[in-house]
Amino acid sequence: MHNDRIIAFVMAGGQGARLQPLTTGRSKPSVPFGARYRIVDFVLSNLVNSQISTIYLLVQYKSQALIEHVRKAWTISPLLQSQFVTVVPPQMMTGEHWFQGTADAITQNINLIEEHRPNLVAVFGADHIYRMDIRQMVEFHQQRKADVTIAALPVPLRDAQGFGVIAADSDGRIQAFEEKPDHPTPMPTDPSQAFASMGNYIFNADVLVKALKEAQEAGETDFGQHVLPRLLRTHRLFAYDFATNEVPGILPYENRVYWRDLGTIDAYFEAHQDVLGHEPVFDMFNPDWPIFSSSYQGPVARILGGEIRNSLLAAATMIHEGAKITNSIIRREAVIEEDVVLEDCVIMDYARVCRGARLRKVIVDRHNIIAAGDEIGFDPLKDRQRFHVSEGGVTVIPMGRVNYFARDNRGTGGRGGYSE
Ligand code: ADQ
Repeated sequence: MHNDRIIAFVMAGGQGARLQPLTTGRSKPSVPFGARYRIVDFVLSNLVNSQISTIYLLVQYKSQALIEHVRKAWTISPLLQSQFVTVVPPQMMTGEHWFQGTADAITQNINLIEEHRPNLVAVFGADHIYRMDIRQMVEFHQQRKADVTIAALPVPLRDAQGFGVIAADSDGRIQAFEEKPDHPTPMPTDPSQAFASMGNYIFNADVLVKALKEAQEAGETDFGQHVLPRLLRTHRLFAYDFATNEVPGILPYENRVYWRDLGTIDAYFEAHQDVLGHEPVFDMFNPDWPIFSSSYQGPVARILGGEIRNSLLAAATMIHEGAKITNSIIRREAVIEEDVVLEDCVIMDYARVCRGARLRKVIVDRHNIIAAGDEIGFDPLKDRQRFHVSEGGVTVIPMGRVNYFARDNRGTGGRGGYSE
């Protein structure tokens, strides 16, 4: 690892259509997650903790919120010039079109690879919740003398149509790769699972540059659909099995490998349940592998009363007398008024749930006011008329337009709260 110079491209341009309405006004990587993160923070933290800190973030779709977040939260060092997270917008570098696909997004920025002259290029997605020591994947890549290494793990066969599906030998050498197949091939060792690409790649830089130029000439734009299957014919492609290769001990606080694709509202909701509990499936506490986010400067949570069980409260939240909060996540500056009942909810920043409202399995996006006495999550037919309700019965209240200071009891006033 130490002899190799690595730069990283983080692919953060995805629309996240299946995460609607959370992605109506923002891209999927900038969707809030947990009590204080955005989805993009996980891949960026994994890279920085792995000492890969020359990072270009490629954005496209509705990127304003993401750009703001990166500006506020991801200034690594004003002194070390090679350590940065820089947002790269589409600039039509290769003609009059935006990024046409993941490979095209890198092709349009091939000059950055040529400028830095790295040995290795990491191309990582921005849509997943996980901790990963990428140095272990790089070491695997070097040991196998691979040209390309794809991070992968077993997923249930029924979900595999949404992934790149890999067949590999016992050493990890890839024999077949099929992007989002209609009939995914099961793993020989476990027919109930398929070996799925995590959408994270390590390329030898020269191999990547050549492959992208060839893809461009052939009019091909996507890694999974085009570039990887083509490279497989002529190069050494390996799968790094994240589920079994990731060496415990480097992450002593982790009790298991965790990776979650937040493809749908239900997956997003379930991932929030994973960070709750006495021994969470995914524990946000790991001082050896912190997940970094905004340096928000507001005060701590204020609890005036109520009953709170198995929940996370972010900074500057305010919980009033008589509120009952169970299995829920309350993000910063949200206010939960008197006698509100919340069960299995995610209440995002600057939202206010007014007196006596009852919410069950509800995601309230930022800047909303839930009216006093309102009931949401108890009658799907009624809820469907007002809001989005997922297949799994999660109600989502899209981002509100209320630009108010949540603390202002009159519900009027200027812009909310602290800046990050
Ligand atoms: P998907 O996630 O479905 O599959 P895609 O929509 O191309 O593939 O997104 C990959 C990543 O690139 C995401 O992080 C997305 O935000 C970003 N992205 C998409 N289009 C972009 C563009 N034009 N510019 C910049 N960024 C863009 C991929 C792989 C599968 C693998 C899954 C794992 O193709 O093989 O199994 O990821 O989730």
